Amino acid sequence: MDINQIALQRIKLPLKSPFETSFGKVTEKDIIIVKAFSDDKVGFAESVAMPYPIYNEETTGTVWHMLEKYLIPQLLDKGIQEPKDVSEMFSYIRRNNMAKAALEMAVWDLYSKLKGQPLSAVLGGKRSEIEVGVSIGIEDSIETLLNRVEGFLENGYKKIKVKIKPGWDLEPVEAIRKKFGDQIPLMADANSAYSLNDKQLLKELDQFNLMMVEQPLAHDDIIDHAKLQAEMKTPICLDESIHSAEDARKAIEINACKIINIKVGRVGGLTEAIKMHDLCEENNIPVWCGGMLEAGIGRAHNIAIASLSNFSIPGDTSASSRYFDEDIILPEVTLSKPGIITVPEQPGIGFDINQELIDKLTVNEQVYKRDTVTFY
Ligand code: OSB
Ligand code: MG
Repeated sequence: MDINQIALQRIKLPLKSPFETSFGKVTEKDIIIVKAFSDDKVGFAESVAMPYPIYNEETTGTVWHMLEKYLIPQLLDKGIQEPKDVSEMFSYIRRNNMAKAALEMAVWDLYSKLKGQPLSAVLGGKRSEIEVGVSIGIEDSIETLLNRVEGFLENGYKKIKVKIKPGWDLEPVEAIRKKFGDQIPLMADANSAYSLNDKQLLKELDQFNLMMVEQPLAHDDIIDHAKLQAEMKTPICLDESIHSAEDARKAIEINACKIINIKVGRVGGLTEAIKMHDLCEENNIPVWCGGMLEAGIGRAHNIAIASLSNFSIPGDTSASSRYFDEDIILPEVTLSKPGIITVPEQPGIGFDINQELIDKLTVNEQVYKRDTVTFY
């Protein structure tokens, strides 16, 4: 592949309403758009790091730093044959997975555009449509929460995920079950808000027939999750603890979870995400595609990876309108049927870029050309 230029644009995109988790609240998406240029095509990706190091250790600022100082110069300097060479090239750099993923995903989009094929097919995806769910933040009251659930059920979303934290756990889950019955596909995500000291409370979740409980314990733990899973009927799904296929292998080996949430940013790119997907498939561990409140470009990448066979549980990739009044892709992501997104058939991520909107929202931009940057 002949990549001769990379460009970054940092944008701030307002969220329709604040999104609150056990670790804090966000009101806008702080995004770095990455563009990878060959002679006549451009690949796009979007960094998913939060503005603060509260989900993981990365931030929008550290992603920019890593891209500018290490990742872009090296990619432009050394060049690659195929997208999988990118993760290989960056493997000696510790962590910074969201920074690595942002660049790697732009290369994958470019690669599929050069081949004239949809990204989903290039990644090995076979599905023409994917089932999707929605993630609901911590709300001001049970009543507001129930109203939100009702609206999303009307859209046909195939999985309702509610955020929980100490003081907002059994009560909201019980209220949802009471109002909407035992059959709606419901799960809870704790974002690491509990410890094994809360075992009794977490075990009480078993009575609500949840699809799973996501990351109840520490962000860097698998041992305690294994202890908890041994005593809980509800399947545990890991998110924050799993950064690589190797992490997944270890978690599966000690029975720390029965399901894994794959976020391409968290695991350092699409190549690693496919590796993790395949490993989970071999071990009968279903996966689903998580989200980081992505704007359209990230959403499009999520749709592509979720077309792989072992993404057998509806993911968090909802329609653009779930979070944004206006999206940075054209058309925006919509449900083609209740709870269903059609996987695009156009080359690459399969959506056009709303460059006009991106330019309007830009707070910082930089272009890096081969032969004018040097790798340290
Ligand atoms: O834990 O899955 C999470 C958003 C930001 C950070 C972490 C998480 C989330 C979500 C939202 O749950 C998923 C989405 O709709 O994109
Ligand atoms: Mg999560």
